[in-house]
Amino acid sequence: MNKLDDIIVTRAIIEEYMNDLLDYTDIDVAIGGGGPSGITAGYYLAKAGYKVALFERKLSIGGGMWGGGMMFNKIVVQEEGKRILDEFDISYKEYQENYYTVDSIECTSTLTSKATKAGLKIFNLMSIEDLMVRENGINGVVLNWSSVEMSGLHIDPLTVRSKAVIDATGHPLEIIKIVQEKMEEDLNTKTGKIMGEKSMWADKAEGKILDNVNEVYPGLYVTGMAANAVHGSQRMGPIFGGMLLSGEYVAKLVAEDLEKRK
Ligand code: 48F
Repeated sequence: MNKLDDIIVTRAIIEEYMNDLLDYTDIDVAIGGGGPSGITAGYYLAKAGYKVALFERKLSIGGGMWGGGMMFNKIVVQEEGKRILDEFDISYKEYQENYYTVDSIECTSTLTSKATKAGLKIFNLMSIEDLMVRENGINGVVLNWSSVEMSGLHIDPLTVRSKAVIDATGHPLEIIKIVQEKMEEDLNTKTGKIMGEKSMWADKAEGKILDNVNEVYPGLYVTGMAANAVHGSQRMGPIFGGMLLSGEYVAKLVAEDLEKRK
């Protein structure tokens, strides 16, 4: 083994991390939440050449995908979602017509790996606690370390500017909640408010999800379970085609809007 210096290890980590952080203070798209929909959105946006960062509160990326259904680490993907599994080269097995089973560990780790290799920058252990709001809508995210949030220490956050923000925070739709609490204008939903998630019904939930992906407030887009929750649709449980497809679809919407704004 070559001789090693602990201080060089320390300097390498600090310098490289800070360089990344500085590089991502002004970006095209900020994604809040690293579940399947957020990672998939990040993959397609990065692949299309956008500068995109995903901020995830937890240590691990993957949200509700790792645990499959009730800790049985298998997920189900239906026919329409199969082409996304193929895009990521994730293996699956036909259980019966229209139902494919996937190992949730392979699925989560492969999504993450392919997304980062496509250019998505992931910052874990960071929470979006507020938004950068200007006259034209949402212009970025306000971040703090998750450890600051968890400890309840009174420490002010920092801001990242982005042309678009995607709420991929799943069931609690945390980013949209900030808008509802702090802004006077309506959201782009039927009632103008968060309509709330309905009880589990896979068929209805998966049938609605793509219609629910939209620009829910100027500059703020929604995908994944948060899309169903804001528009008052059902939850779907451990079937994940809609999560993958809604990630792909929100990436397309955001890319089209960013092109129009050029
Ligand atoms: O919950 P999650 O996996 O969201 P998703 O992509 O997928 C939902 C499915 O897992 C499942 C389902 C469908 O089959 O119903 O539940 O819609 O991932 C959301 C991620 O967002 C993080 C959270 O830790 C999780 O990993 N998150 C939540 N709030 C914040 C956040 C926040 N304020 N800042 C950063 N990350």
